[in-house]
Amino acid sequence: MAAEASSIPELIRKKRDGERLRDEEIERFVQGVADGSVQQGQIGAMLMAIRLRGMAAEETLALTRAMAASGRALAWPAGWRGRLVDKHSTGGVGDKVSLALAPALAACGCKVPMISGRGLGHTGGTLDKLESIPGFCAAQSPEQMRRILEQVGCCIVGQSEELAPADRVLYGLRDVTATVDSLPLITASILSKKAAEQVSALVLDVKFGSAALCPTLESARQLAHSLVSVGGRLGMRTAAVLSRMDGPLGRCVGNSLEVLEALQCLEGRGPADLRELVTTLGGLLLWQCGAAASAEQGTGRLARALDDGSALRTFEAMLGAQGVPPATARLLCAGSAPQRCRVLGQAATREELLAPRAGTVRRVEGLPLARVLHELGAGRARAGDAIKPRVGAELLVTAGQRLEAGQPWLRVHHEAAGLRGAQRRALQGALALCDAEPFRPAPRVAQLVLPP
Ligand code: IUR
Repeated sequence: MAAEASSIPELIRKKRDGERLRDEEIERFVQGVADGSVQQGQIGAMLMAIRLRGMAAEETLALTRAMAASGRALAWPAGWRGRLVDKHSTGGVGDKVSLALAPALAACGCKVPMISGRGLGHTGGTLDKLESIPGFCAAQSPEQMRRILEQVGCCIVGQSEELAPADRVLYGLRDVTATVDSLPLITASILSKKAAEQVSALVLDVKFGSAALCPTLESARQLAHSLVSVGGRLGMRTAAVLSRMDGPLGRCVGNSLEVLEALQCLEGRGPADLRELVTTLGGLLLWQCGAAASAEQGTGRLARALDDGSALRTFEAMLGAQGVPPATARLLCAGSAPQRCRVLGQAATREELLAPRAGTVRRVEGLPLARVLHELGAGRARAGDAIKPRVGAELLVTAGQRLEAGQPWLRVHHEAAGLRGAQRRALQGALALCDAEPFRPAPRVAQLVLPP
């Protein structure tokens, strides 16, 4: 029996009262969001009802499918089936993983059509980092993406208007309706874009801690289970890594500084925590898409691509394919540290902060650091705002090490006349010292969440 089509207010009422929405009801709502026939107030009310009442797994799956179907899916040559992979991170301070991971995976034979965001994070998204490289172009049509994947194996591009347009509307309204932190809404938002991207395997970096979307390991585990389960039912081999995000990943925060650090990782060098995360995420993907017999073997394979120069060569080729003049890409990828600095430029001022007392570094809090860098221009408050790509900070210490009074622990790169008193205090507050013996910091990766 064909059920009577419910009006939008009736659908909102059902969800408000904790009833389950049928697939076709969810489809109709999402279609109306995409074509503009559902009013903003109605969308806000539905988002809040979903936030308060939650969704059953079936509803989340239907919502994700409907959002993916609200735009145009990408299409790839049949011969690439099984090798198309992508990664998504829930976001953290100093997260430059994609810059190293995409080319390393391509060097291992994967096709990586990475679609990334500028984000409204404190210090810019993956595209902001890449756009600190002269000439880099994030806007690529599906045809251009296909050509770059054919030639290079990976690209990192912006989300087109046509990819899951319902997500654009819903995501924008979640920000202003206090409905960002809803498990089904996060799940559907992330996975609808990946489903429309038509990847075979997906790995999620779900971060937890004081500078992460998920404050605790338990909340990250819940989100990861939701993503892994719905991703699998959408036909993507999906796995997740639960990773710690209290202090910045690596030692650099800020767009051009993070490019420099990603280059070190691509040379087989750089901070151990960055390499750990890149190789773990990549290893899982290589295993999930059948290119490695186990996640451990995948991790080893990915580490070799970093160590043997193939990932770095792939990154250089990707830059060239995305608008960076070949001589610039060459200098950046094969040049010395000073040559790299000349390509990316440097902020006008570098200011060092000194340890107020002796002690062992318990940790460096990422969030206050990111907030101050945001104020100094490293991130944006609103979509479309300009950012200062060279503003950032270098950590001169790592958790667990001994620090003497007066020793520099942070180098801030900025364009301001000087750090203000409140900024200086906020930054000094990020340095947590203790009197314990020096220790080895905990690994970034706390746990894996694998499909059943
Ligand atoms: N990133 C997304 O793509 N969607 C979300 O809902 C969140 C982060 I939170």
